[in-house]
Amino acid sequence: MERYFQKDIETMPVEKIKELQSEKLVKQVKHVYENVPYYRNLMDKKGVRPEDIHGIEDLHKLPFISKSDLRETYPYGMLAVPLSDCVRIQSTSGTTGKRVIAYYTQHDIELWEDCCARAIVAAGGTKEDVLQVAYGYGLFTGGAGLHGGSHKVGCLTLPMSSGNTERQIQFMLDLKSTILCCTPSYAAYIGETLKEQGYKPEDNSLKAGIFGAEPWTEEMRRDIEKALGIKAYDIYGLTETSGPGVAFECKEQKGMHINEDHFIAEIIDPDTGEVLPEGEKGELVFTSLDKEAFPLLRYRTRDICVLSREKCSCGRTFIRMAKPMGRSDDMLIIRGVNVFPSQIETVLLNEGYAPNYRIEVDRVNNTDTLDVFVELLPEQLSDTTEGIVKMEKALSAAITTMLGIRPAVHLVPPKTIVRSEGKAVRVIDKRKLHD
Ligand code: DLL
Repeated sequence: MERYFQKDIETMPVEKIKELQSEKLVKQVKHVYENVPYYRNLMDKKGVRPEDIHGIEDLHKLPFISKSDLRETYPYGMLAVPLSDCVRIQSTSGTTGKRVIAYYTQHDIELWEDCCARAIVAAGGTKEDVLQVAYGYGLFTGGAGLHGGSHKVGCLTLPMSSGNTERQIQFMLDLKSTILCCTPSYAAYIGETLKEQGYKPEDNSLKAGIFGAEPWTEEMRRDIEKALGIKAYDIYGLTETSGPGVAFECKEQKGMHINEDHFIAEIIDPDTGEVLPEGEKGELVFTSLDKEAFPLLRYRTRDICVLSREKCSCGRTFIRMAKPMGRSDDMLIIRGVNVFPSQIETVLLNEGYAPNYRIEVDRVNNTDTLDVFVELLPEQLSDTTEGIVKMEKALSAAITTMLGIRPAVHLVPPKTIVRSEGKAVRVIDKRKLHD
């Protein structure tokens, strides 16, 4: 039987969800207008006043917020409550520019942890579980979010943080962890290390994994599931909207349910800002309905995906988002062709390689070049040089079929591509370095 963390909310009829969102939106717009001068100014410039917002049908009238607004208002300019009412900050993992700082009141923390608890229960978690949190702790929201959710569900929580893989594995086996939470690339690495140490998937007690914070393909999901002997669930979120738990997968695994009692999701055309109908691909925009301290309205995530309100057999009525297929700002344009790293990953895994790769883009004599470095599996190593060249050609042809442009493929020895304990860095765009 399907279990829910908050059944009354999670299975609410769609009409009721919309009514609830409308009610909360009216209040939230007023709260932001009155307390955030920067957003008030944006609304004034657009000629919209809080009285013009009667419900979700008026959402499109509001101005967007983007990362550049957050940079401009860094560090306190988006705060909607006195700093003395805040109990926590978290921050983005970004390495360029100013980091985004998110503020939380105690109420904001509670609702964030509820969202994470919903995700854990949807992945089969109960108070009988031992939940190993191998997302980073600290400023990053992954560790804190899943940790809080795990407490709410009543799991025995292992606050491992990321890294120290040997110790990670020792605790996992000794304490019989049943749920693992980390980035998909770290889960793959843990699986690989277990195999190297001579363990089989059935030697661990894991039943599920809750993986997110970076894009991963269905092929990578199958790889991780096989390596660890688990069911792997996706979880989505961003610092700006609290952190993980904005959306999560249920046992159906056909997209992630968005916690619509707390967030309104829209899909827009990233170039024009026009709102697109359900089912069309575009940029995801979130409005947070309940957050007190850092309540962003119409925040542009840059994540490209599709929404679906199709009925889900789990009974949850919340709209679902497909796996984000990349970010509008991470999309590479190579010789005029739009390329998402996830497309390359799909081909690699379909062709029998591990998800250990690096993509390098450069510009030589005014022409874009695409180099894909892929690690060989130990069992592929014994092949002759001609054999390797043949494999490189075959892989290059498969990627060409997917992308429409031909990459230079370089098969490299096992363990020569740096592993990630957090979010993997898979793309190096050298063109940016020359500009
Ligand atoms: O990554 C929050 C998080 C932690 C989500 C743990 C899930 C698990 P940021 O560091 O602010 O927050 O990065 C947010 O990561 O806009 C997406 O581009 C990407 N992202 C997050 N989850 C997924 C996912 C956390 N499941 C940015 N699939 C987002 C694909 C994801 N991309």
